Amino acid sequence: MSHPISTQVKNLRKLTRRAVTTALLTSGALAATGCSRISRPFFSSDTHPADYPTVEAVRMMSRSLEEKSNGKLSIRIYSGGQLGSERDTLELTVFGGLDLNRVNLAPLNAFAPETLLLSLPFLFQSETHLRAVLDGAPGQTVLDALEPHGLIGLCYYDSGARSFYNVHRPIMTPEDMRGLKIRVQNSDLYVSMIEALGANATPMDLSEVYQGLMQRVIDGAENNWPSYESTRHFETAGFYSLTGHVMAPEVLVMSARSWQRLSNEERELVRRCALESVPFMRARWDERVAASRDRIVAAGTKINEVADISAFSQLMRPVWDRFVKTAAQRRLLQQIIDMGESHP
Ligand code: GTR
Repeated sequence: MSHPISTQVKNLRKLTRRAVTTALLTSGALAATGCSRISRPFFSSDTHPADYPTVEAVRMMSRSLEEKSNGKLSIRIYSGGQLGSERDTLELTVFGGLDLNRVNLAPLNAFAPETLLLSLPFLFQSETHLRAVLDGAPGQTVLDALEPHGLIGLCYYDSGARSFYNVHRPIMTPEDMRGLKIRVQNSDLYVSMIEALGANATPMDLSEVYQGLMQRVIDGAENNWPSYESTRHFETAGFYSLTGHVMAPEVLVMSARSWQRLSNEERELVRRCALESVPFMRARWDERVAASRDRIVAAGTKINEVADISAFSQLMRPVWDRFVKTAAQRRLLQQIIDMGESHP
C-alpha cells in the first residue's frame, strides 16, 4: 500500500534521525571506553534553526572553546530539531549519547521539580528581575539541582515572555480563551495553566504545531516573539495577544557522563565559555525580538495588548500552590520574589 507523501517524508525523517542518533550513541560509547578522554567535538542539540540566538550562542561558545583549548575542544551543533524533540534528546543526553543540549526548562519540569519554580506564571516582574535571578543564587540552585538527574547545568539563555496566539480571535480577557485547544509543551505545569483559563491543553512537540494549526487539530499555542516568528506559526495563527504569562528561560546542559570524562581544567573551561556566551546571547536575543516583531507586524498579524492582565494572573497564579510543595521550594520561591523588589 502506498502512503501519502507527507507520511513518506515523516518516515524518512524518522529514519534519518534514527541513523544520526545511532551514530551519536555509538561514538559516545566509543569515547567512553577509549583511552583518550575526548577524541571528537562535543555533540549538541537544539530545536531551533541555525540562525536562532540560542544556536548562535553555542556556536560562539564552540569558537572560544576551540581557541582556548588549542583546538582540543569544540562543539558540533545539530540544530533545527534534527535529532528530535527536546524530550527525546534530553533522554539521549542523560544516557551520554549527546554531550550538550539547549532546551527550555519545561521538559525538565517532570524530573527536576526545582525547574518548576522558574517556569511559574506571572513570577517575574520584568526582564531585569528575570536576569538577576538567573545570574544570582536562585538560578545557580536550580542549575545544581539537575546534577542528580545526570545533567550538568552550564548556563541560562533568555527566552523573553510567552504569549498566546490562535487562529480565531484576539484574546482580551480570560473568557476569550474558553474552549480553545491550546498546544503546550510536555509539562503538567503548562497543562494546569491553560486549564485554569478554561481552555483545553494539548501537549505536543514543537515540530508538530505548524501542521496542527493548519489542520485545526489545535486552535492556538503560546510562545515568545522569536519562536512565533521562526516557526512561521504567525502565518496560520494570526492573532497574537500579549499576555506575557511565563518567562521560563532556556538552559544549556551537559551530560554528566560526558562531564566525567573531562579533566578539572577542561570542566572549568567549558563552564567559563558557556558563561561567556550569555551576554552575547542576550544582545542577539534583544535584536532578534525586534526583528521578529517587525516581520510579524509586516505580515498583518493582529497583535493586541491585554488591558487587564490581573484577570489572567488571578486565575493562573493559584497553580503555584499545586507545584511548589516542599519547604525548600517555598524558600527558594520567596528568594526569587524578594529579588523583584531590588530589581524591578
Ligand atoms: C521556545 C523554546 C524551545 C521550546 C519551544 C516550545 O520558546 O526556545 O526550547 O521550548 O519554545 O514551545 O516547544
